[in-house]
Amino acid sequence: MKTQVAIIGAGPSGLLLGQLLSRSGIANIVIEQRSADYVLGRIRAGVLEQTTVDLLQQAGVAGRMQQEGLPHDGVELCFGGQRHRLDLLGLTGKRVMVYGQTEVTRDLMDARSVSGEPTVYDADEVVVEGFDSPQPSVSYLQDGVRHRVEADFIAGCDGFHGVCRATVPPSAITLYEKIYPFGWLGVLADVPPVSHELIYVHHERGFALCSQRSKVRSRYYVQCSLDDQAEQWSDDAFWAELKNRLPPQTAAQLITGPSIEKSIAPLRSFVAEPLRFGRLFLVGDAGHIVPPTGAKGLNLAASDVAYLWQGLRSHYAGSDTEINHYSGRALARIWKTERFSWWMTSLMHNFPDSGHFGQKMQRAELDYLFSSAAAMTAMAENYVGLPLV
Ligand code: RFL
Ligand code: PHB
Repeated sequence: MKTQVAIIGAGPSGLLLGQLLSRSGIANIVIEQRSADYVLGRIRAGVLEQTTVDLLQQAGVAGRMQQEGLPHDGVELCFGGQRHRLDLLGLTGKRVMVYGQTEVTRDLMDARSVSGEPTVYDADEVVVEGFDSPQPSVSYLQDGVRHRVEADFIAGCDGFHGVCRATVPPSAITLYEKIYPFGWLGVLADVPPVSHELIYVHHERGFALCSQRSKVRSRYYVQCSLDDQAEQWSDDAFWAELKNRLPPQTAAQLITGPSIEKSIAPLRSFVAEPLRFGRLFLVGDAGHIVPPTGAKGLNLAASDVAYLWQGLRSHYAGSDTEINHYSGRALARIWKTERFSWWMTSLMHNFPDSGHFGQKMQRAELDYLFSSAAAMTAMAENYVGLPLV
């Protein structure tokens, strides 16, 4: 088979790129190693920046999000037992949209089946070849038969553990990484959120986050040890720990219920440079990871997709200027967002070896933040998302 763009991975990066290319008349295939149900079963991000919302609109998949998504004008930080509100709309003129990654993925899958472009699920042993030549190809095993796709370009949208980045010769790529000494234990439950906006909590027992998926579905997190196993945490133990980290009045308002998902995510900052190798591009988590404090992972994936879509459209219209700038443009935004995610993670968590001095510095920074319009504006403009330039 021959196509214009072979997309590896049916996460949000791959499906969004495929949808935008299809609408621009550029033929593509999506090749995914898992089943569609497995992809939809992963509970991940929940907060969309305005630029991501705009891109979903351009992709023609914003209808349900506009109906069911929850626009948020502010976000809270809690420390010293007090809640402090950051007025995102007042400080920046922008809001964020609470709409889960699962729903974004479902909308994109539905649109793809309407567009009729091919998608291969359950593809085993995916191999990408020849991206340094004019004719790259992808092959995969399905039902014991190896299939081969020739393409003009390969988009590596296959996440942190994917095959695309791993295929690049080590001498051609530089990796930057920071691993944090804790994880996030997350619980999804069909209970109304404790507050109508998100609350990020800095507490001596560790960080906590009160988030949500809808007016009847909540997502909560507590900082946990990397040695913890999700199965060892009973629902009761989770709710008790969360309540411990909230101010008493907020804890009293918390409605608990049985978890419908419980998992532990490690926290990592990671960037690969560059993001282009001949006719192979790395997009989203394949090229970078941020710790989830600040909710930037999915949004960065979307901005990579926007840059690559613009580059590919221009290429097929006769100009390679934009595609030649893909890696540089994407990385400029990625590094600024890495900085914000690292900063917010450093500010809000308990670090085992920070000592009393480190704790005082965190507290002084939080106090300063809410005493300074300039500092609040700087945080708000990063939280709502930096512009696509
Ligand atoms: P994804 O979503 O990982 O999708 C990659 C897809 O590629 C497939 N794949 C392959 N396909 C074919 N051949 C191979 N060899 C393949 N190897 C892998 C995978 O099965 C998968 O379907 O990457 P993408 O599309 O770049 O999207 C990125 C976002 O998913 C990610 O940035 C965020 O979800 C990060 N993230 C979070 N971000 C937030 O903003 N807020 C959060 O609360 C949040 N929670 C999370 C997260 C990421 C997590 N991971 C990766 C462990 C929680 C978790 C647990
Ligand atoms: C979520 O709802 O899963 C979520 C929200 C905000 C974050 C991270 C995760 O910063």
